[in-house]
Amino acid sequence: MERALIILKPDAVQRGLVGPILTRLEQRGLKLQGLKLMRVDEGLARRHYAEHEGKAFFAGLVNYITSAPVVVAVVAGKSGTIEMVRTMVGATNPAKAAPGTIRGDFGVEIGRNLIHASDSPESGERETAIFFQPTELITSWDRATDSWIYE
Ligand code: D4T
Repeated sequence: MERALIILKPDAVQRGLVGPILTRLEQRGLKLQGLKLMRVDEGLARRHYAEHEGKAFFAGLVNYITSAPVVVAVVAGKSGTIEMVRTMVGATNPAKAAPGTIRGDFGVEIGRNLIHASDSPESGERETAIFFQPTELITSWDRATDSWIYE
């Protein structure tokens, strides 16, 4: 089992693309373990983007993600889920993202690339713990039926 943290960034929320983007993930067969609308404060943004600290675009990244509400979600599926989600999301720069991907269908600016998705199973776990309390997640996996148990 693998899970990815998804952030629908301020541009996705402002443009009314929360539904269409979540629809794609759900229709593909991923299960929602957590979902909420929230503001990201500066401390949380710096923690989430720690790997980019010192880069030229870091300040813009933090300013942007903290500027307006985001929707955060945890989506889960079988082994390989992270890679599948990244393929659905498309290249970091929407101008270069393939048609059929989320960024390739909805965006054009690298600084407004709509969605974040974890890039490895380890970052999926790390990022999920940053944004969600364990009590906010539905996490039981039923091995008998190979599916998540919703309470
Ligand atoms: P995220 O992390 O948001 O899912 O994006 P990616 O995994 O596809 O890309 P990333 O971590 O390399 O970049 C994080 C974030 O920074 C913005 N960015 C990136 C930017 O504004 N200018 C740049 O030159 C780069 C490389 C876009 C995504």
